[in-house]
Amino acid sequence: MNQEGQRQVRTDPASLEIRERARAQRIPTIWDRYAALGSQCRVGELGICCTICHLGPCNLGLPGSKRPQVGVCGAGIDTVAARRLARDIAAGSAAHSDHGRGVAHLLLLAARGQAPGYGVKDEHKLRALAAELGVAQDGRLTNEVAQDVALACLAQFGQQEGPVAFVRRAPARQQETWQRLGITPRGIDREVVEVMHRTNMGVDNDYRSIVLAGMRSALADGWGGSMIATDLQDVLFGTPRPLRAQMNLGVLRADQVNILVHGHEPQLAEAVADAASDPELVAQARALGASGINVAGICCTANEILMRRGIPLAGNFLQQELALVTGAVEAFLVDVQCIMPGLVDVASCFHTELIATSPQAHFPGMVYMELSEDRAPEVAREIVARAVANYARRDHSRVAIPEHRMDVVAGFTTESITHILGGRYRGGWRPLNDGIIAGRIRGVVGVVGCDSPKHVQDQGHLDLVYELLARDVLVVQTGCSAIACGKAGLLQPEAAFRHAGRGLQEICEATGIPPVLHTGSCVDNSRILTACMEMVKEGGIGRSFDELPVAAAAPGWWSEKAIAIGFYAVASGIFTVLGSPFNILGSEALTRFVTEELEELVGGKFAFESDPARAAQLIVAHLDRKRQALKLRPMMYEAVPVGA
Ligand code: MSK
Repeated sequence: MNQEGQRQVRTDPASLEIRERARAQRIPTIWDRYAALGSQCRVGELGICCTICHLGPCNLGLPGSKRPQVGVCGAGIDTVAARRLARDIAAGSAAHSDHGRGVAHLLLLAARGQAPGYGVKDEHKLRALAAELGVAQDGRLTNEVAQDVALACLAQFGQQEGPVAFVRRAPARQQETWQRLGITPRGIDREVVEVMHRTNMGVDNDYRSIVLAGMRSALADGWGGSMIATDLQDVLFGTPRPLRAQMNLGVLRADQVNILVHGHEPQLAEAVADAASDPELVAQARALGASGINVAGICCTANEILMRRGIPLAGNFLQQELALVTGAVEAFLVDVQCIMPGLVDVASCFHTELIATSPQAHFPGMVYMELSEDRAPEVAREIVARAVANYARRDHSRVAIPEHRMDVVAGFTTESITHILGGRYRGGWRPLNDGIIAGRIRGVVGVVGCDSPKHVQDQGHLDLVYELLARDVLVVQTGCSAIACGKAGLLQPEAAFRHAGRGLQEICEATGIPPVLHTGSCVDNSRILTACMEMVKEGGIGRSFDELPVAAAAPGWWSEKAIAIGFYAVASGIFTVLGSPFNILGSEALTRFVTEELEELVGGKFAFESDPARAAQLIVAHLDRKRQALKLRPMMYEAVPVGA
């Protein structure tokens, strides 16, 4: 198939097949619920309804309308919209950061011998973190060091003064900017709490300072909570190295007990993956007629175990219900975040048992089996045994697994890219920076985030990435966006020859990397920050993030976490294009502030653009401006115009 032919297959065929099946069986899914709601709340979309206090809700009118433009307390549209936005940022930061806290706590328990089944898997990374955090190492056992590293990370949450430790990883110029603006994050919890306080009725009423406080909370996430999650997950479960695996619903097995793990935290999935290889449980599965036990993942939990173990990935956010409609899932386990309550209704049409495992996430209609750290292997074994027993209840006549599955290479990290680019013993980023300087690579763009029923499934991600690759832009990805591209075959080295411009092809050929690099889950966007840091350190393409020819995009975002990610990217100096706007368009001043004026303050800003070709145009123009400012050579090969 030629390139144009491939581009036409934009939405995922496996999902289309199962959506059709759900329709035929009258099983409603996210698309049906979205359609049933009809037009969504315009007032909410514009950000002009204030629910902060119970003087309201105050549903304001736009300038020129007959409705008042101030609430009962006198707060105007700019304040109302900014408070909502800042609370969204704080909520997203809280979600990632609480995840990070959970991982730090697990490391502490593991180091103290109180979390059987868990332990330090990457001692090298542990020791590097210990050195960075000032933890004494001489003559100390691994677990003694691990305990102090965990405590040092946990201390970042309640810290009251001084910058969060990993802020020191950022380029000096970024740190100076944050210092000057007073947005250097102090304790992680402190920044989230402060946003909640400032946005109370009658506290901060200046939309600019409200947004800046939100940005400080986002920075506490990106350079704090998320970074802690990523680094300590590497310590506990191993730092990923690129590996081959498979993605899409076709990874489910008709002849095996299928267990799906969904959410964000790897500790459940890791324990279940271990339990699923228990010979006794495998024998039980065989006794029931299955040929084995197949563990696969959904969303970011899936990204975590994909990149560390090569465990197949069944789908991204929009596919969670579809996986159940295959009729082949014995147990569907969830931890936290991005888990649709609608799963319960879909599962009720099949034999699938839904099992909630986190004390933070209860779902009426799901079985609850808490994966407490002190007995994780035991609980995981009970869960797998339950799934195996449930195989006996499967109605094989209702099983329909699409054949579609795609080979991927996943699991790129800052460390592994260093080795790949520079060689194992002399790691470095020189080939990438040289490729950018020479005009083979235009720049690097992080395309990340969710997928929404408001758009054609996966299409926004794919169309944007195709446009960027053709213009010699190296793409790095996380989350559901990475899965969208993986399913379409873009996470393979060969994809460079099908989709990349000639310059990017040459780099991919020389290094063996795919043109789209899978770097993990949502919290792993912190890896993109550290990768940018390596590019700055290597030299020649900018002294700070806002000078680098880099950008970010989230074509299908919907989560508060994506808002936090967007704001820490922008606050770190990175131009970020979103496929849909924040719910702030009712405030012209606030919209102008985040899409124009922020650049002057922090070096980064947002653009809202739903059309992938126009989004690519904005990004390419931005990269070219940065290249010109750095006086880099013109691009080596002429690219086709964007959108052609
Ligand atoms: S899972 S936050 S839908 S990327 Fe991380 Fe996907 Fe967005 Fe959830």
